[in-house]
Amino acid sequence: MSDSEDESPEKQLKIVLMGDGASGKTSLATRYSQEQFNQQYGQTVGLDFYLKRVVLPGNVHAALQVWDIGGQTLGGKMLDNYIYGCHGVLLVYDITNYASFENLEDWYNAVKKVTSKDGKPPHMALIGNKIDLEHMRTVKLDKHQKFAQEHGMSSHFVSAKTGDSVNLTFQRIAAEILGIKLTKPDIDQHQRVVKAEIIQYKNKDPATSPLSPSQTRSSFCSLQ
Ligand code: G3D
Ligand code: MG
Repeated sequence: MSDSEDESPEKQLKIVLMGDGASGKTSLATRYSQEQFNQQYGQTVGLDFYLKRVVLPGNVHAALQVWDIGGQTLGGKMLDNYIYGCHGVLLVYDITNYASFENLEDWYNAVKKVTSKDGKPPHMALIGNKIDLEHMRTVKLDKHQKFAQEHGMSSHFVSAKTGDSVNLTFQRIAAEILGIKLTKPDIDQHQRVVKAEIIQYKNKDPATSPLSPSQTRSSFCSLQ
């Protein structure tokens, strides 16, 4: 088997996204997995997850199953099934919506209720989403940090909308679960790449004349 990359078996990690409706869970999952939606599984069992393969330092290959709880609410019938056997839980709130932060205590307790029964507790991460709306922030930084500390969680800020810190956050959580240390270059590599779309209008007034695809050219520039 000289053509293979000599990989150790892929590790499967179940990661569950929880938090109030509209905090951005689905946006986060789709942003991270780039639409690799596992429909087949969803149709069969009625549970959905997104799949993302990553490689961690030491050539450790992992497949992250990112479970989106969809419309499940606290006390919902299926909630325990979502949580069961997970390796990581992301408690997601919207930094512009204080109630979504306050309710995390209840989400946290729902997780504890299920996971305190089985062996190793999952890694828990506090995710402040929508940092593109920093100017509308209602949850102060110290509140976020205090919550993370008191509950033994790692602390993260992301924007599912712009993609800011999304990859890095999942990479850090996967590394944490697998007991792998990320070095500074690893972290830098996963920092966000800003993509700015440049549209070139060719001597046409876009307000009065809609452009056909051949007349519109877009390209990406990456800022690191
Ligand atoms: P949920 O799955 O937790 O219920 P969604 O949340 O992913 O459906 O997102 C709820 C709304 O928040 C959506 O807006 C979505 O576009 C928006 N949203 C999610 N993440 C971000 C973010 O990082 N920044 C901003 N500005 N908005 C975000 P709509 O208007 O479609 O309901
Ligand atoms: Mg959703």
